[in-house]
Amino acid sequence: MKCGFVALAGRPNAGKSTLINSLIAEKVAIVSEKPQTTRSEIRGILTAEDCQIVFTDTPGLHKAKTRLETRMNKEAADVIRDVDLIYLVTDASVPFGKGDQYVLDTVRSAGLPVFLILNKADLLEKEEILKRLQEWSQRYEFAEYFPISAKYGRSFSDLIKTTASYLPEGNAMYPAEMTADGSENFRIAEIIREKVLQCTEQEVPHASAVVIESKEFRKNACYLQAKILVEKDGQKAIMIGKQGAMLKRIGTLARKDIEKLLGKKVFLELFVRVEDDWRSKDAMITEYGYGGAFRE
Ligand SMILES: Nc1nc2c(ncn2[C@@H]2O[C@H](COP(=O)(O)OP(=O)(O)OP(=O)(O)O)[C@@H](O)[C@H]2O)c(=O)[nH]1
Ligand SMILES: [Mg+2]
Repeated sequence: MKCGFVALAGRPNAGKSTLINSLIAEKVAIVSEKPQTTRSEIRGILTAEDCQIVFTDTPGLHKAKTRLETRMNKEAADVIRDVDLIYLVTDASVPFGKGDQYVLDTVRSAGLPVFLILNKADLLEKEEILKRLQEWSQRYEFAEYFPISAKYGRSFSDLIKTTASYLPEGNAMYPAEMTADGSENFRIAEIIREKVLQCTEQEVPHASAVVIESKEFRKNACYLQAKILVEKDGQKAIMIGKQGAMLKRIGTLARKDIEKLLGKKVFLELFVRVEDDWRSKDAMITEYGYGGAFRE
């Protein structure tokens, strides 16, 4: 069977995580309308009769301003070098800019076949899509071109079939029923972080981290305690909200999704703590599971 690794790379907010979820038909990566949602590589595994494709979602490549962002970029660049094929995922509704050139240069340096995935095609007319495809094809010789809508597209079978044809023959690396390889605690923490991203604005979502403090299964229910870290007292006040309203909202939204993931009733307790400037501390970044393994 055809087996191999595919990296999803691109600028923040291009729709990489939305696409991996659609390809796997399961929520393996969190999604938000805020850039820099994904902070580490996330694997999603697709097994069919004649192929197994391991898709790796990566943090959006961008000009880093913090140590965390530098490590996110490095993580994405490391993943790109270690696969069989790359999807360069781009937001078709945004004109080609400096950020795209940076992504293209990073992807090009891997020396692997690259598919151009022109995402959010639902936002454009047909002529505009053709114009965008032409723009991109003048800049690099992509192996294939796929205008798609990761969010609203119904079938990705063409993309999957073509992808498999680029992969080597081999044996499945994961059991057929396995769709994700992240730890359960990390997936739960990410669900909570997705709700933080949804509910808060400006600097607060970017300054937040989530860590599972304890997890216990009793009588077919899961009892969870999770810590939301922020960098400043003001951010803590926003996260808690008036009479705890914000924290309650985040908790309610997260609990529903965690119940879906675990298939059981969940009791979720959230705390907020200030961890001064954690985004510039390598040990903290690693402890929270962001930016990949620390290799320097
Ligand atoms: N209209 C439209 N919106 C989309 C599509 N795909 C993704 N989006 C939206 O684009 C935003 C970003 O999506 P993500 O999947 O989080 O983007 P990402 O590339 O993973 O972003 P980072 O993790 O920050 O690098 C979300 O609001 C999505 O709902 C699409 O095909 N059409
Ligand atoms: Mg993402």
